[in-house]
Amino acid sequence: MIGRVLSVHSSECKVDLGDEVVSCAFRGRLRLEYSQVHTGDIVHVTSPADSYLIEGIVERKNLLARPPIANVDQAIVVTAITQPPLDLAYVDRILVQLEHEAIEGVLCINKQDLEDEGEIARVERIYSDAGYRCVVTSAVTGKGLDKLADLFRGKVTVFAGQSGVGKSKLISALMGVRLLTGELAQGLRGRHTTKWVSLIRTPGNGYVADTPGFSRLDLVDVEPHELSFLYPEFREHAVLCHFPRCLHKTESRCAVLDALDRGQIPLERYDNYLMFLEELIERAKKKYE
Ligand SMILES: Nc1nc2c(ncn2[C@@H]2O[C@H](COP(=O)(O)OP(=O)(O)OP(=O)(O)O)[C@@H](O)[C@H]2O)c(=O)[nH]1
Ligand SMILES: [Mg+2]
Ligand SMILES: [Zn+2]
Repeated sequence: MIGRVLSVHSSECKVDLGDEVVSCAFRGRLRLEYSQVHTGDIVHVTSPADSYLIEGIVERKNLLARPPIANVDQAIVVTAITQPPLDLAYVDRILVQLEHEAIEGVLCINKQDLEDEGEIARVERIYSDAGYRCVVTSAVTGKGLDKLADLFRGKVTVFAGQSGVGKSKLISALMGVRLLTGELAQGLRGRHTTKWVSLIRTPGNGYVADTPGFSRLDLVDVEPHELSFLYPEFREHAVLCHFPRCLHKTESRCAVLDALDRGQIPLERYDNYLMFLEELIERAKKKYE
């Protein structure tokens, strides 16, 4: 049998076999290496006697690093404008990681009921100019949820974004499942943020995963001159630069800088690009020291 891993625990996994969800143990080689099985994996399952065993993992098309989820088709990167404050660098770090793993990124501006219309439009413009699909939502009023639901069909979708932007609440509103959201913990100690990773089956043969908002996100491991290829709106220009390893900083005959001057690349995206570039240059220096 073939199944999809919904969640991984220390000695077993929950696997969706299509008509039922079963608890599987690990077999043989995999028993010792259960940490190599990830949520989202497609696995071969056998059923000797009353139990279910995972026999092997089908080759993955990708693996999102944090949190580990395999075979992801798209990620909905959720942001708010003021609660919590907009952090475009956080959004761009995720988008760069997604481009690296060839996962389609969609920007979701949530809490539309609370936020300023002009500011929402400004952010939407930056990312649609960059080539990303954008959706404006409110998990409270339901605005835009139909558009999100349309994106789910037949796909493995991951929600990502800062803590408190409303990922769990959006999924709860969409799926009618009760996930832990920040507000439930009010009065208790601390906030009830999402800590685990699991897939939930969606109508129309898809899966959706909630993820925790990480306080720190590492940049992908690429060479500095490769970074611009993880920006969809830079790519077409970057191939035209005079220098093959152009960093698009101060070089002459740089097609990316020309595009920036012409307003074809959003300034906010370019600023974050420069910041990430410095990080990668520092990292490369340390590597060769
Ligand atoms: N007004 C308003 N509040 C929202 C909306 N979406 C979420 N919230 C609130 O924002 C808070 C955080 O929502 P969560 O869904 O827990 O946020 P999260 O992104 O899952 O956060 P982490 O699990 O910490 O990563 C909760 O109090 C939600 O009720 C929205 O569209 N409008
Ligand atoms: Mg959450
Ligand atoms: Zn250049």
